[in-house]
Amino acid sequence: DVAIKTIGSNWTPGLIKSTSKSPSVGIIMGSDSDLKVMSAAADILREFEVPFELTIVSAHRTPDRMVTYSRTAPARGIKAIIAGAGGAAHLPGMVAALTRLPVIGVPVKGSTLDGVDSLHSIVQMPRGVPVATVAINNSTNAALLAIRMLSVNDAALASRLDNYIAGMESTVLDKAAKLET
Ligand code: RP5
Repeated sequence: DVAIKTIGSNWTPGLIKSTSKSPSVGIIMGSDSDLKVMSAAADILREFEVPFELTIVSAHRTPDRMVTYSRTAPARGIKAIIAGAGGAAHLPGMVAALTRLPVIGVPVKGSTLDGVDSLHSIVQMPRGVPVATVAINNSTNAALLAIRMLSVNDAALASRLDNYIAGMESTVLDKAAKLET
């Protein structure tokens, strides 16, 4: 059996990196090679002050760990799981099969097939087992979707989200105004 534990409040090496003893969001990925894509999700969650854990779970190389991670996530207080994988990207779908928590899949672009292989592997789930799939390499949107889910029951987070959305709007309006002058 695989021991699952969260490690303090610092980014110390361990089985699961966590920004808090009670993380709300789990970020998992099939390989450390996915980290360059998946780190954007961590950046957004940090910006919104959402505690999260982050680790590597591979559907194919560590199947027992995937089962243990998924089964124990609700008891750790995880409310949504962001799962990134490339190629034969079975991790998000298998995690969704193993837990009732919402799973957001991030198709990671590999060295061949432009990430379309990952996208199709993640998005084509059978009826009954949903995975919310974001665009290829767009882990930013995965984090924002998790934040939208959590904000339903968190007024402070909803307010930060409103500010973020208003900030995007004013950025675009500023650019439009510059273009028009
Ligand atoms: C997938 O295979 C991983 O999610 C990664 O995107 C891809 C390649 O993994 P590595 O060979 O780089 O470890 O399972």
